[in-house]
Amino acid sequence: MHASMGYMAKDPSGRDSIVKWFPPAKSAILLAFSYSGKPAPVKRGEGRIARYALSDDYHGVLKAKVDSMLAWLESVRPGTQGKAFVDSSPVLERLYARCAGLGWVGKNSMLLSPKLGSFFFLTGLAVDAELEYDEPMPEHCGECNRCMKACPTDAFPAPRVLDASKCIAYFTIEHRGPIPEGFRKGIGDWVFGCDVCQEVCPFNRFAVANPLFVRRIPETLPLEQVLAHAEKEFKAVFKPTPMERARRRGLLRNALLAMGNSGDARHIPALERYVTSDDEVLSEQARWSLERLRRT
Ligand code: B12
Ligand code: SF4
Ligand code: SF4
Repeated sequence: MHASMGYMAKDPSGRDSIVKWFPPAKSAILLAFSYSGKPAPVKRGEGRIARYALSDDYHGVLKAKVDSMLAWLESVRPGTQGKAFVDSSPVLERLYARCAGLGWVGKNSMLLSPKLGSFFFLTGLAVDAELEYDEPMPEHCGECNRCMKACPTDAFPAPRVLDASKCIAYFTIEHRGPIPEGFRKGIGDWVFGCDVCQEVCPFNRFAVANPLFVRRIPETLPLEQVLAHAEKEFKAVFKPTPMERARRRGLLRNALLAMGNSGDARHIPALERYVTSDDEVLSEQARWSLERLRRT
């Protein structure tokens, strides 16, 4: 269920035990940072980008915040030992955030807060001090299952269980080869990540933007422009943002795929250019998209 993200299978006991990762840990302080308000409507011929990826890469922004918190703790409790985690450590952040009472795990497997919805990042600090522990929050999904029904690639085999090998976020961000044919139509106009199972969630009516994250990219981009940016100025446009993770080739592949799903014949010349590409992943994707466009 973790697709090709091999690090997820490595040493599972370490992944849910913060003590194994940071032996002096006695407490973990969990923080949630909202990143998004209302999305812009998508027009025909545009590609969609997950909201978390539109601003400066959050890893550096959040690490600075948590480090300043550790510095403060050290000043009031000299000798405090602590270690920050921001996404890429082996700590299961949703599990710890749930235990810390920040929210509950929704049926879409996101950590969900009654006040913030789920469009927030998680980060935290493990410390060697015994703090006052919070209680987990009761869950509030009730009978709702909108997120599970709305997932375009049917990635939830059960409530709170995500099959990453079917998730659009996995395909468009992490997966390196050709996207398996059975998932291509479901990916629709997503060129990086996916927000469908969050957009339909009633708790996200209250989602709020956060000026901490400086916007770099508009919420939707004409697909021709995504292709042109990825071709000519990938580093300058995408390197400051999380979109760099897909790499130039991944973004080109995703834009070609979204063109095939667009129903917009204006993309035919761009696709024709890629049919003869030396890169087999891109040329095959362009052929598939051309065929689909010519049939619609
Ligand atoms: C690998 C990864 C992915 C993989 C998914 C792997 C997977 N199966 O979860 C992919 C690339 C697909 C992915 C997608 C996304 N991700 Co991601 N991802 C991660 C990462 C790095 C590790 C997650 C992991 O290990 N998952 C494995 C499973 C087993 O763990 P888990 O999902 O955390 O589940 C725990 C809880 O859900 C709980 N739990 C599960 N079931 C139940 C049931 C009950 C009853 C209870 C009480 C608890 C419970 O226990 C589980 C662990 O023991 C984390 C950062 C981190 N270090 O934690 C970010 C993280 C989870 N991702 C995040 C985000 C924002 C996303 C996307 C929204 C990005 C996007 N827009 O495209 C999507 C959302 C997809 C979705 N619906 O979950 C945020 C989530 C914030 C939040 N509010 O929840 C995180 C925390 C990053 C961060 N630092 O902010 N992601
Ligand atoms: S992020 Fe998209 S593809 Fe992944 S589980 Fe949610 S709706 Fe499905
Ligand atoms: S859409 Fe409904 S079931 Fe899914 S997380 Fe939101 S409240 Fe829970």
